[in-house]
Amino acid sequence: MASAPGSQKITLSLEALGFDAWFRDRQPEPRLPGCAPVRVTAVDRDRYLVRDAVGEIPAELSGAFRFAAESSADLPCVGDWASVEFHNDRGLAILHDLFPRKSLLQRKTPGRQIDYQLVAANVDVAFLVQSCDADFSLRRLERYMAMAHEARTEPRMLLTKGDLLTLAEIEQRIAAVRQTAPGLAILAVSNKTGAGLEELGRMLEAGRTYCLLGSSGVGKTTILNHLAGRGSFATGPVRDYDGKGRHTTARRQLIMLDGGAMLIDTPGMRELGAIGMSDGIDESFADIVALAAGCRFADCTHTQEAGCALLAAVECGALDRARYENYLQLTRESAYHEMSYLERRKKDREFGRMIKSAMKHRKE
Ligand SMILES: Nc1nc2c(ncn2[C@@H]2O[C@H](COP(=O)(O)OP(=O)(O)OP(=O)(O)O)[C@@H](O)[C@H]2O)c(=O)[nH]1
Ligand SMILES: [Mg+2]
Ligand SMILES: [Zn+2]
Repeated sequence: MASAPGSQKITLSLEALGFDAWFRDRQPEPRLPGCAPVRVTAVDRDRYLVRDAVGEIPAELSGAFRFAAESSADLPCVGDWASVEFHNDRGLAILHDLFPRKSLLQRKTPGRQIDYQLVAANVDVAFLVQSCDADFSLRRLERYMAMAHEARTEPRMLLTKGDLLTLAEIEQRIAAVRQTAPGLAILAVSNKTGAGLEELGRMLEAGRTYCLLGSSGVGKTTILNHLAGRGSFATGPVRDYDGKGRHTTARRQLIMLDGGAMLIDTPGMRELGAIGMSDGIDESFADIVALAAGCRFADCTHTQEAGCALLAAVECGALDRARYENYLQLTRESAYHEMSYLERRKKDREFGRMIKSAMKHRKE
């Protein structure tokens, strides 16, 4: 893997990369001689980039570490602090251990099994990015907020593509967000006109780590390019018929901005893939998804609404009824899995609290 386009030659301290007392107190045991802390800045399957005060270098897992890893949660993810040994005059780092994570963003992988995919570690602030046109969804915002809170990361909202709406319409969106999520910091930006981007840049503090989360095509990488002041990261167009992105960003990486803040760009998450069942629904039912763009209401459930394009198509025979019903069924199942996931996490937390209070009572 080539060095990321964001590589910098200037020397930084570990503190500038976010290494503070919290991590210093949690050096992995045993402390191997010759090992030093580094931050994981990019992950591409089993290849890694890590960074310390001197620079960014490729890294590989030690055999023992790889052998001991039992699940994906045990493997390095972008933002992690790791203990490495340098080889070949700093040409390669061998990763021996991971530091505990101060925060961890993760999502359920598509499929019925409960398996988690790590998104980013040790993130201070997660920007929940939605474009204010077709992508805007308060329900999805709630799910992402749950994910951020679960991760012990502060959520903030970024509304992109402000250029596509009138000021009054944007105000409406912001008011709706305020109702759903009182206290959530929210900023509207436009990568086209540049509105809001300076303010966003000023929000980013040196030594802190920020992450961009949101659906494909909402403009995450475009924001990064603006903030990094270089157009070096690939961005991609959205599909015409439903405004969805094409998953342009394929890997997660941590970029140092000139002001000293760190920013992690992530690949877009599919609406249902965020927590729910399958990424495949949209693909398998592309025709129905395209038809549904013609529904009168953006949040049409396609079951009873006036102006529903799917019901109309079934009625006139243009859409097969069985196929339509199957689509609804799958979408419902997916929603069910999302719900049960959130409820399960809530129950887990309640269970944890119960145990704590039981232990406390026993002591008394
Ligand atoms: N009109 C408008 N278009 C924008 C804006 N920001 C980004 N775009 C366009 O939206 C498309 C997607 O932008 P990306 O930055 O690639 O989106 P992304 O969120 O990184 O997408 P993934 O990498 O697939 O997750 C590109 O064609 C951008 O030019 C904006 O503020 N206004
Ligand atoms: Mg991108
Ligand atoms: Zn409909």
